[in-house]
Amino acid sequence: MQKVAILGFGIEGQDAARYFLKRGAEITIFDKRDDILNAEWKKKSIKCVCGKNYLDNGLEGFDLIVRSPGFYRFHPTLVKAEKSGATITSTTTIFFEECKTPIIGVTGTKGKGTTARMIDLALKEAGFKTVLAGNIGEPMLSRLPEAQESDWVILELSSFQTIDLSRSPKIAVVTNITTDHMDWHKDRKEYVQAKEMLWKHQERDDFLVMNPDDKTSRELAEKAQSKVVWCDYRKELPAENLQVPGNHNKANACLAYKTALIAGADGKKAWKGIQKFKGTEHRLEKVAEVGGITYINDSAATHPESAIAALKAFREPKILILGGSHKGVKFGHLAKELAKNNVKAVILIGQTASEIEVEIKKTKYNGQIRKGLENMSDIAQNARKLATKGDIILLSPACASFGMFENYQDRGEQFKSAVQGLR
Ligand code: UMA
Repeated sequence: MQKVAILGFGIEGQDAARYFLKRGAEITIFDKRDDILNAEWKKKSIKCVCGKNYLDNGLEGFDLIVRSPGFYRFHPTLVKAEKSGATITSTTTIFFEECKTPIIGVTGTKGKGTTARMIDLALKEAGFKTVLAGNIGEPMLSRLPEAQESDWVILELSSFQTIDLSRSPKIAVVTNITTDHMDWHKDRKEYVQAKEMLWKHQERDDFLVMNPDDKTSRELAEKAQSKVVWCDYRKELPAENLQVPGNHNKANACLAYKTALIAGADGKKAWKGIQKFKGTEHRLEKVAEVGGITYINDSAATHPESAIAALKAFREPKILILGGSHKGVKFGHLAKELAKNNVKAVILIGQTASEIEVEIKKTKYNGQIRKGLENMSDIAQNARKLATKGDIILLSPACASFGMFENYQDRGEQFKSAVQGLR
């Protein structure tokens, strides 16, 4: 009987467990959380090594180890098990091995979820049967039967998922590559190399769809073996009538449009599909307009580049709510953008507040800076006091949310209910 270890029992770990249970494997779950199995899982025949000492006895004795994305690929315990003969895999790797339908893999530091959704809408509108899964929160293996019956599979993939891919998609789409997740990756080089794995195994008749505005993409494209397709939204968008704001969304739409054309879609239909994209919750989401002040929830902006894109998406004067928990990225560039993008006040929150303040004070920004607010209701009330008619109150924190909030969704929900409370 095949002995399978599953590292991490979140979305992908459970997906893997269902897959290997059907195949009669002997399964052991490893997770740093205690009491990871609910009543339903406890009924199944799986072992569990859980709690903070979960790796103390190593990972020896397994044929296959299925790594969840959050588990660091080069964790010493995992590397040791690999050296003693275990095969390391993931649900993404298994999906690539098993799926016979051509795959469109979408990665990038920012915009990959939006672009993947736009591609899905474009292809559906053009009459193709599609499956959309991956980092967007949709496990892949449970969609495998449906995927095998479809025309195209669209996967949003993070660097945690691409880092050890052994196959590449027919079409690889890259939105942009800056820097992220420095609390997981060893350094930027490892992060970029992880992204590059998406197209590393492509062949000459495969496609690599990229944004020419992105410097790292331009550098990486030179080494690609597949056909590189550049998408310049200033020249190649069929129209500008998108429902989501900002040039970054035009760039995403352009990538989606050209990808759909490569996949065989009719251009008019593809664009009609892309136009249907209304945005994603917590991403430049309009919450309310009260007394001429507009409230925007961009809680999914967990990176400075996303916050910069948010600043550029609106010309109006802005009250910006910024800060959160650390993940090893720098704020100098973002601080410089405040002065250039009509920000009249900044409310700094969370662990990174002081660090961001230091960076802002090095720039020409001469608006107000508020600090020390500890809950969303106070934050929203203060923002309201700083705003006048015609302003935008923008929650675009540029940081992860941990510490003050459960996750970025919780932060966004709390912001939305605080805004409702202002009425
Ligand atoms: N765990 C450990 N040890 C570790 C790491 C995690 O025991 O070192 C355990 C945790 O206690 C938890 C489980 O593993 O019980 C969580 O696994 P996970 O962190 O890999 O998360 P999943 O629930 O499997 O969700 C993953 C992606 N999560 C991450 O990449 C961190 C989801 O992306 C993705 O939607 C899902 O698979 C389906 O593919 C989330 C994300 O934050 C949204 N992605 C990052 C991003 O978009 O920036 C990369």
